[in-house]
Formats: sequence, C-alpha cells, structure tokens
Amino acid sequence: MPDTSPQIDTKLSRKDLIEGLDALEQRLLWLASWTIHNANHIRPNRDGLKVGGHQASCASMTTLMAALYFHVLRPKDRVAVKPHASPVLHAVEYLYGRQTQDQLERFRGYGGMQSYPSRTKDKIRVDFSTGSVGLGVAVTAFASLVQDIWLARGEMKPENAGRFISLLGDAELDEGNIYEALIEAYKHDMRNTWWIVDYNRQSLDATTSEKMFDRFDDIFETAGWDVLTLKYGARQRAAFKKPGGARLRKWIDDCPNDLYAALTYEGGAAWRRRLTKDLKRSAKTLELIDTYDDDTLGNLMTELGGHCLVTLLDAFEQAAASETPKLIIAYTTKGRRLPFQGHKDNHSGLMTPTQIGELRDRLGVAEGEEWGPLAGLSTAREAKAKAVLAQAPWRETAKEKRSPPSVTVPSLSEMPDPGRGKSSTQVAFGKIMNDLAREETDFVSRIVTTSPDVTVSTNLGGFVNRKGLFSRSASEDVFKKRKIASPQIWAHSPKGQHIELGIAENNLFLMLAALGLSKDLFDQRIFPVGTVYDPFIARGLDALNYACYQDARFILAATPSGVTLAPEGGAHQSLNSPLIGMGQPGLTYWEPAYSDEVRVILREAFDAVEREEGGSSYLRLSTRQLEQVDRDLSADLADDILNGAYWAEAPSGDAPIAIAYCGAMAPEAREAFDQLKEDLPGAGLLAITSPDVLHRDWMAASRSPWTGEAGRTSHIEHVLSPLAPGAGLVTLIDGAPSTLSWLGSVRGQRVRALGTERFGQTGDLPDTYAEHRLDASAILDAAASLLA
Ligand SMILES: Cc1ncc(C[n+]2csc(CCOP(=O)(O)OP(=O)(O)O)c2C)c(N)n1
Ligand SMILES: [Mg+2]
Repeated sequence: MPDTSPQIDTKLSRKDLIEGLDALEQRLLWLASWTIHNANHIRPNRDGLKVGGHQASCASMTTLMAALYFHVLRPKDRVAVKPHASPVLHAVEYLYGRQTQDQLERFRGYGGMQSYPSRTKDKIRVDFSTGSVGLGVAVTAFASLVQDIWLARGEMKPENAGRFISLLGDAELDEGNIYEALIEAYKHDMRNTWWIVDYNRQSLDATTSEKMFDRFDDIFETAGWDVLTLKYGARQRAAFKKPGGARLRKWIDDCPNDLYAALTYEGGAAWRRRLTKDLKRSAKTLELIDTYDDDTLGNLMTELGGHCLVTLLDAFEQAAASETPKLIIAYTTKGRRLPFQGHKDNHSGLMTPTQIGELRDRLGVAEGEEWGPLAGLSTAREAKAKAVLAQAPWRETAKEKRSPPSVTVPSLSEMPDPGRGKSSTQVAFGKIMNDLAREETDFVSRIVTTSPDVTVSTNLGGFVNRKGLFSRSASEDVFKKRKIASPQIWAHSPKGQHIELGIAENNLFLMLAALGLSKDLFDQRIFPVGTVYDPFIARGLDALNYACYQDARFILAATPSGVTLAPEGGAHQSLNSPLIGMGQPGLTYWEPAYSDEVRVILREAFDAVEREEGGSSYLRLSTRQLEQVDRDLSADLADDILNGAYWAEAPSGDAPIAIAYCGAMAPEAREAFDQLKEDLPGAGLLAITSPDVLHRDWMAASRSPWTGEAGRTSHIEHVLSPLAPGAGLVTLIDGAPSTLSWLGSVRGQRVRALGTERFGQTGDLPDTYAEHRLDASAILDAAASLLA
C-alpha cells in the first residue's frame, strides 16, 4: 500500500504553520492578480486584443493551493490544476524560486507562461495539461491506474507511489466525461485519487443552481468514493456555536446561491440589512450579528471551508489516511477579497488600475515592489512564510524532466510477419499483436492494450488471451475453468497487459493519455495500443485531442472503417475520420492496404512512441480481405511505405494519367488500372499508405525556403515527377475525398477525387461501392473525363 501517512511536519507548530501558509496565500493572491494585471494593463499591447486571465477564478483557489503546495503535496504526487488557476500555479513555483519574473511578465505572451497549465510549453513542472474542462479531472484517475500497473509489477516501490490530484472548478462537474470516468474508476478499483472541487458555485455565465447541492455526494459515494464537504470555515463554525448561531447557520444553508453571491458582492452592510430582515424573529441571532462590524461580518460570511486553512489541513490529513478515492468539496467565494467577489459576471473580470492599486495597498506591497516574491509581509510573517517554504515537501520537486533510458523497439526484421495469405489489415494487426504476445522481451512487457468493449471485434483477442487482463487481484476465466469452449480466455492478474474498458470512448482516450504519459509520470515507458471502431473516434475526439496536446504517446488502431463494412450500415460507416487523422497534431494517420504494410507501419508506430521527436499513430484499418501482393519487403519498399506512397505500378514515359488509391480500395483501383493500361500502357497506380505523412511532408517542403531548409523536395513531388505535367490523377479512398484531392496541387495536375460524401446504408460491397462511386467503372469514368 502506498505511504499515506499524514503530512504534518512537527518542526513547525500548527499555529506557525497556519500563519506561514496564510502569508504565502496572500502572496499567491497578489502575484496571480498582478501577473494578469501586468499582461492586460502594463505590457504593451500591439494588436488591441484583450489578453485576459481570470483573477476571480484564481482568488477562489489560493487558500486551497497554498495548503496543498506549501504543505500537503509531495513530489511524487501528480496534480492537474484547473485551467484558469494557472497564474496561481506559476506563482507557487515563483515562490519556490523555480519560475522567473520574465515568464510571469510574459503571461499569455509569446514564449511566456501559458494561459492554462501546459506540460509541453510551460517552463515549470506541469503533470497534466488542462484547458478543456473535465478532461484534466478524469485523467488523474486513469493515471492512478497506470501507477497501479507499475506497483503490481513490483517496478515501483510502494513508498514511491503518489496521489493523483485534480483541482477543479465546480462547473467541471457538469462534464459527462467525469461520470464516465467514475464508473470506470469503480470497476477498476482505482485509488489514491483526490478530486478537490473549488465549489464557488459560479461557472462562466452565471451563478450555478443549488439543486445539485447534495446530489454530488450521492453520486460519488455510490461509486465508492469518500466525500468530504468543507462548507464552513473554522470562524463560521465557532460563530454557529454561539447563542443564535444555529439560526444563522440555518439561514446560510437555506440561502440560494444567487442571493448568497449577490450579498457577497455587495458586502457587509448588505449582509446586515438582509440578515436583519430575514431573522427579525431571532433576537439572539441579531445580537450575534451585531457583535461584528460590517467588514468583519462580510468576512465571516465568505470565509467558507475552502478559504480556511485549519479546515483544509484537517481535511487533507483525513484524506491522506486511506487510499480510497476522495471527492473534496471545498466551498469558496469566486473572486474572494477582490472588488468583484461574488458578482455573477466576474469570470473574466479584470481589476482596473485603481482597483489593483487598492489591493496592493491593502496587502502592503510598495509601488515598484510588485514582483517581490514576499513583498508586503511583515518581518514576522515573512519569517513564518520562509519557515513553511523551507519545510514544504514540494520544494524538492525537480524542474527538469528526468530522462529514463530508452527502450529498444524491435527492428523490422524482428517484427512478426503476418504472412501472405488473403487477409485484411485488421487481421494482420491482430496477428502481429498475437505473435508479439508470444515474446517475453522487455519491449513486449511494456505493451499495454486497451479497448472500450471492442477488444474481440477489433482482433485484440489473441494478445489478451496470452497476456491477460490487468487487475490488482487475480481471477480466473470462469468459462475456461468450467470447460465451456470459447476462443477468448479472460483471466485477470496483476501482471495482465490489457485494460478492458466499458463502451465510453472518452475513457479510451483518457486511458491512452495516461498510459502514454507513463514515462514522464513514472519513468517507465509503456507502449499503449488502443482499439476502437473507426466511426466512434468522434465520440472521444476532445479526449483524443487532449491526449495529443500533452504529447502522450500511443497507438490507436481504428477498425473497421469506411463504407467497406457495408452490411453494418450507415451508422457504423466512418466518412470523415481520415480528415480527423490529418488535422490532428501529434497524431500520424496511416491507412495501409496489405499485411506487409501493416507490419512496417506498426513497427514505426511503436518506434514513434519511444522517439524523442516521435508522436502517436492512428491506423485506419479494414475488415475487407484482400489477396496479398506477392512481393518481398525490400528496404526501399519499407521506406516508401513510411514515406506515405509508392508506385504499385510505376508510370512510364510521360504518362498522362495515374490512379492513386488508399487502403481497402486497392482491388477497385487495380481493376480499373488493368483496364486503363490496355489503352494507356504508361498509366501509373499509386499506393498511398499515409495521406497524412505525404501532406505534412509536402507542406514542410513548400515552406522550406523560409524555414532554412531550402531545396528540399517532398516525397510526393518526387513520386509524381514521372507523370507528364498535364497528367490527370484519379484519387480514391473509402473516406472523405478531400483526404487526397490536394494531390493535384503538388504539381498542378487535374484531379478527379473519388470518396464518400454522403451517409451510406446497408448493402454488399458491389452495391455500396456503386452507390458511392468507388467502383472500377466510376474510376474509369473519372479517368475518361480527365483524358477527354
Ligand atoms: C470543455 C470546455 N468548455 C468550455 C470551456 C470554457 N470555460 C472555461 S472556464 C468555464 C467555466 C468554469 O467554471 P468553474 O469550473 O466553476 O471554474 P471557476 O472559474 O468558477 O473556478 C468555461 C465554461 C472550457 N474551457 N472547456
Ligand atoms: Mg466555479
């Protein structure tokens, strides 16, 4: 079991600790506010655009983050910070001396600290990028599962295990992906995860409804989480114990969110007026309220649990006492202590120069000393702040990325050969994975597969049979034990290498994101392979983008694809997924036709996971069985497959036409080509293995004169060069025709682009291809129109 001992360091008294944290919290509030102010009001603005930043969202979180980063967190913990609290995170690192003033001054500027925490661009340690709300929350649970893999294998010592913490806004709890993850977390017995909600009851547009007040507790507790609700701060709780206090508490409990927020904005006098009116029959409560002046009353009413260090430290100690996942609902006030606190429009509110000046004076920061890390603190408070900093476990965090040794990926000749029999790319993929599973190498032990309930139908079954499913506790396959015949043997064990997910595709991509960050998070590379039906990539698209954005490395095998899965019908036929693949940075889209191409591409995809400058790969595969080409996989052919295209039939002389096809359309392209060749012996047949690689290479080469790579010729320019300048091109793909129609621009050739543009229906291949004009006669018609 991971070390879950409470974090209190005995060197500082509780009182000194709290005073020091309070001083540091004040610095976070100031530095975050000032960083945003500087970007908007001081730094020269060249384009008139509002720079932005979220002072209110930061002020909501400073107490929480002070308690965590200056006392509770240990370097082995991994944290996802609410996107718009990024200035607070950078201020934390600034106080530790690991972030520069220059970076703070360039907040939201080119090369400066990013608007939202970014693993790849920020210069401080960021464990998980955030930005698209909800995803940074869920990914922490999946990362805890990846930690469990390493713990279960004995590759990570229990004392090195950390906690996976998300600091989220309450509006994030509206994102459905959180509940999808919750279900998966329960099924997989995930642990050591804390989701800490900045419960300010405001979203972007408005104050949120109180209707969900106690529902979150129910939902999370049902899923096995402990829920800690920190509604009131210690001073409030003390007030409730005084005569009349219970009635005050009831009034607060009954107060709708919008009224509470409005009174918070209006301040002490407004609180007094309203309380006096509503509680006129409670003399004792009115007496209690009269003991506070307006300012103190205003403070009392807003010093909720999430702004109270005593409450927070107690809660974090309690949370640390067990590995059960925790939902910590910390009530807060959005924009606390800022002039727009509680105002429903404060999400993007910025203090005016006058208002920030007032805050500066209130916090005792001298003009000109705004960037002083500990400016404005009295000598005594400064000493306490320094003492807390000196004993905070997080101070040991390294800024630089570690670089564990690389894993050797098999060479092409070491990659299993799926053979030459009639086969589909999906089958070839399954065979290679199955054969890899026979091996006991370090590389193979690092492959972890995952699938949202389509393991069997995407052909991962063989791999799973051999390597088993991951679970912290072992269990046999009941069907096997009872000798009931089944080709699938699903035994679970701590050494298992497959993570079976429920159908929710969002979870697939978040799982791939977490597995794909294993090297950065745990110094241990994992080669994640996820399978999905191609059309349902769309379901998890934002999570896919999220995984790529933070440079998680993985392989996605999407199959079946296109209208080629004809009898499955229109709801399962993917049309635009090639464009998704081409448009997604960090992901290389491949669409092989033959088994040997799958072999070359899959090896490259594994290698790209490991390579420093590599990335993730998306293999768009098919269930269509094709006769394989009888050929040897020469080094040149392998290179061309990886370069994105090769001549299946080279054009001769100044050929006036060529057919360029991708993936499962190879037979139709070949059939049309054979007929075309009778009249035009010089025609060419171009096999395209990756429209994405070709396009990117072409783009890079075309901008090369301006990027210092002058004279570079792209692969596609080189490949198309044997064709006559005016030659026509018929392009063919079972997907959006624009995937390939750009080929005409490479050398200014005319193009007829064939592909799918309309939803399809059930049918067999001849009908389906005829309907979508993908058959040989459509290709010949297109060729004729080009030659006319
Ligand atoms: C998926 C997604 N949708 C919309 C947004 C735009 N957005 C940014 S913050 C936000 C509301 C945030 O409210 P909350 O999570 O409660 O944070 P607070 O600022 O109140 O702390 C929205 C809608 C986003 N970043 N991501
Ligand atoms: Mg909120």
